[in-house]
Amino acid sequence: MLPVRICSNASRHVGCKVAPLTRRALPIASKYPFQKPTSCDQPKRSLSTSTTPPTHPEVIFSGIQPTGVPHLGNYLGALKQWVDLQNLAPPSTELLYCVVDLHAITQPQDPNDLRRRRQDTMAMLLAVGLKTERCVIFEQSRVAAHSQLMWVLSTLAPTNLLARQTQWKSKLAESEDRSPLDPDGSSKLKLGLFSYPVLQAADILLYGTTLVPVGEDQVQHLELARSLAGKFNRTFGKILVVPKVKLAPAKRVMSLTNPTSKMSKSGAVNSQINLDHSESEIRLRIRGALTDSIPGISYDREARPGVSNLVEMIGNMTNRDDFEVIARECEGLGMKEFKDRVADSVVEGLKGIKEEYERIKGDAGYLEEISRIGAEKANRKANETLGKVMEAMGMGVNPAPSSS
Ligand code: AQP
Repeated sequence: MLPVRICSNASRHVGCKVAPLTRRALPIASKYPFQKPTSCDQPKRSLSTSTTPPTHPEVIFSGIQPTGVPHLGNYLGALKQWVDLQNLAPPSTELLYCVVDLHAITQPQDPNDLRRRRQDTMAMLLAVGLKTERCVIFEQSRVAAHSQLMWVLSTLAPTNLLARQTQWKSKLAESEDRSPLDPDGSSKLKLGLFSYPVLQAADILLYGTTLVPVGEDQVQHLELARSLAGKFNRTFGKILVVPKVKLAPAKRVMSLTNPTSKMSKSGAVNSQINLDHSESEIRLRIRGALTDSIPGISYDREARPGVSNLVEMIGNMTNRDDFEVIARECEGLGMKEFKDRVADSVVEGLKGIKEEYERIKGDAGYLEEISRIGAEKANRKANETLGKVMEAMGMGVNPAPSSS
């Protein structure tokens, strides 16, 4: 596949006022054709991790949990890349983006909150610039095949491998209800959380996915998906496609208040920048980011996690990965001026998203229609794979008996 150039200006839409379902937002590039030309001149990135051209069209799948308003980590680690892929992939590439609500319920959820957050997450996917005419955007719980394939895969998934997943281990470590009767602190941790990566494998494998764009925190889960696909194929015949990981350029955006942990929806107040924050809120939070007392600005993730996280933010918002160079460009700035520069790039990079989100999110009828159409398309493809899997295992509808 030819190398492709990333231009963040072309990656999103900003608000326009036409009727639901027919509205078409203007790409930022066409609204501001001469702005930020340098961001298009940044290093070239390739769509595929492989240098050999794929023999089959790519299928790209990724998901986001409706557990709160997406933050800058979700944006740089996932959503921005989803939009870039949408804008750069050849027409033969299929793109599926999913609101993974079945994953969200691995933590307790209030039903009314979950209903609203699913809708809000759909709105955010549209607000960042995903287009329903190019991508299948849908909610996981509307496609029953995800749970069905998960069950099948869970019969192949070794529990010792699941117990080694970092995300499970960190939830185990966090668990609050340790008591002498529960030394592992595991009683609040449920089977669904333990088997979360198996459901994730089912999400991916149902669609013949070749490429999964995610942040670094998901790489271990994807290894499991690859291994389950391989195991299934070796046992029952080659039906499942073994996917590749497409790591986002922003591998891990760190918390503003604790820069050695990743920015997370469930993190402390002031630790995230959410995509619906106002410019003043963004500036305030970046000004309050934890840094250090070492003079000057430099890039060293180990020694200066806070400053380096902010340097990376400038880079990732402007499609640059020469973080040392960025730090040198900021060398002479005081910490306050440096943070203002970081805030400028974040505010500029997120421009238009909040307004578009506010405009779409209240339109329940429109969002329901988008979800319904997305689920219809996803069901078609997912059921095809599930049918083949069931048949190969000797289940489901029996093939017609041969006449001989
Ligand atoms: N800090 C991050 N840096 C880079 N990428 C990130 N992602 C999440 N946090 C960062 C990527 O965002 C995508 C969707 O994530 P998710 O919402 O499904 O789940 P998550 O990783 O559990 O997100 P949070 O914010 O950390 O939620 P909580 O607090 O509920 O656990 C994924 O591709 C992920 O890599």
